[in-house]
Amino acid sequence: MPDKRALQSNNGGKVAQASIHVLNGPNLNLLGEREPEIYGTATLADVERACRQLCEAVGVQLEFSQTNNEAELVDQIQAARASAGIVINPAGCSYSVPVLDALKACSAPIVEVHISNIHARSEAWRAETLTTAAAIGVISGLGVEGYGLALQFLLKGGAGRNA
Ligand code: DHK
Repeated sequence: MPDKRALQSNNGGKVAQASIHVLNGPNLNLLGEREPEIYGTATLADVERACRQLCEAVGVQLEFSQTNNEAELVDQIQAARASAGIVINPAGCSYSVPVLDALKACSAPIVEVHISNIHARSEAWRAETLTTAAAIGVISGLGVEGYGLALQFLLKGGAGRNA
C-alpha cells in the first residue's frame, strides 16, 4: 500500500495534499481511434479514470491533462515542477528541446511513458527521444497500462529510492 506521508509536503507545519501530474502530448486526445493497431482501443478518458482510481485510493490529488501544443506542454510541466511527481507521455514532443529543458527544471520525480514500444517501431528515430534524459525511468510498450505502473511507482515513493 502506498505511503501517503511520503508524498505529502510540510509547508511551515501545514501538511499540504500531494499532487501528481499526468501530462499527455500531441495527438493523445485521439487515443482509441488513432492507429489502434499501435496504440490500442482504450481512450484517454479511460486512462484518466484508471489514474484517478489509483490516486483517490491513497488521497493524492491528480492533475490530468493533454495538449496538442508544445508551448502549452512546457507551461504544464512548469506548473508541475515542484509537485509530488510527474508521469508524462510527451508523444511527438519526445523529440523537443524546450520540453526536455522544462523537464530538467523540475524537482518532481518524472516517469516517462510510451504506449508503444518505441524501440521496436519501424521508424528507428522514434527511439531517439530527448526527454527521457530528464526521467528517472521509462515504460514503453506496455500499452496504456504503463500509466498505472508509472503512477504506482511514484505513489509508492519509488522515486526516493532511485533519484
Ligand atoms: C506516442 C506518440 O504520439 C509518438 O509520437 C511516439 C508515443 C510514441 C507512444 O507510444 O505513446 O513516438
